[in-house]
Amino acid sequence: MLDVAAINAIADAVDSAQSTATTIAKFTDAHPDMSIEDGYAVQDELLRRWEGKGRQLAGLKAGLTSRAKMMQMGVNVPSFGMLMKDSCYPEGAQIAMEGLIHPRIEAEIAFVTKHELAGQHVSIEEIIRATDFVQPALEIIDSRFEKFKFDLVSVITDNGSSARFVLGGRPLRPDALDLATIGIVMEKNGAGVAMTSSAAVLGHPARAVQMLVSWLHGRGRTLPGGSIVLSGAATEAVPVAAGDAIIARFQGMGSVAVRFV
Ligand code: OOG
Ligand code: MG
Repeated sequence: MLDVAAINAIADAVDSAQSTATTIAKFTDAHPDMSIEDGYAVQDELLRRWEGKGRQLAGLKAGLTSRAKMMQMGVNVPSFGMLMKDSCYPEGAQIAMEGLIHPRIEAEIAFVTKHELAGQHVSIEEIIRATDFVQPALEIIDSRFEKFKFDLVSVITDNGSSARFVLGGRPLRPDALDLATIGIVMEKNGAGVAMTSSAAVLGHPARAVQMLVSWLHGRGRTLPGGSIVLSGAATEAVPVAAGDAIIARFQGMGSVAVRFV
């Protein structure tokens, strides 16, 4: 376990790389025995600082929950990260490339909870009952590491590459559709760039919420009602640049679009 001074120094580096949109070297280069827990300790320190500046937590993200993402990034364990309220953009928003390094975009199913979820083994049924609605989402990720290359520990310290997110489409009750078989198509400038089924996320995207709740439980925490949870991309993330228009269509759930400027 790294000491408090090292955790603080890494939190400084992440915070400044994120706020100035500049790349940094992977932390595991300087700290080869840094652990996953150290990575999450950095996230805790970042949250403490951000909340101190008045930023608010909107929810949590699960990442690397599909085979496509694991293969793309060369990591085979899911990661969790924080979603801050000020990184939530409205549907149809123009997202400025300024403030981003080498962003990529992902189509995901978002869960918005109405009741607390807690415990090592919550069932899919409990998650469905505690969910107020599900909604199509786009996540814009932006690794602060050079060339978007990292390992699990480093990506955790960088808050799971979180940058921006957008909820759209129709908010639907989670039992109004079969969440395991939602067809998802993402288009960039009118051309299809990703096509998949929600099943690509752990067989059922609620399993990402299940993993998140049991991970929280292991850290003495719960998922509060009113949380937004991104369940992770079902396809590879797609690079975006100024001028790109993105739309993701979710079968039976509507669509969500953004434009990069
Ligand atoms: C890590 C974040 C992955 C997802 O949905 O799988 C993620 C990364 O690939 O940079 O958000
Ligand atoms: Mg994601």
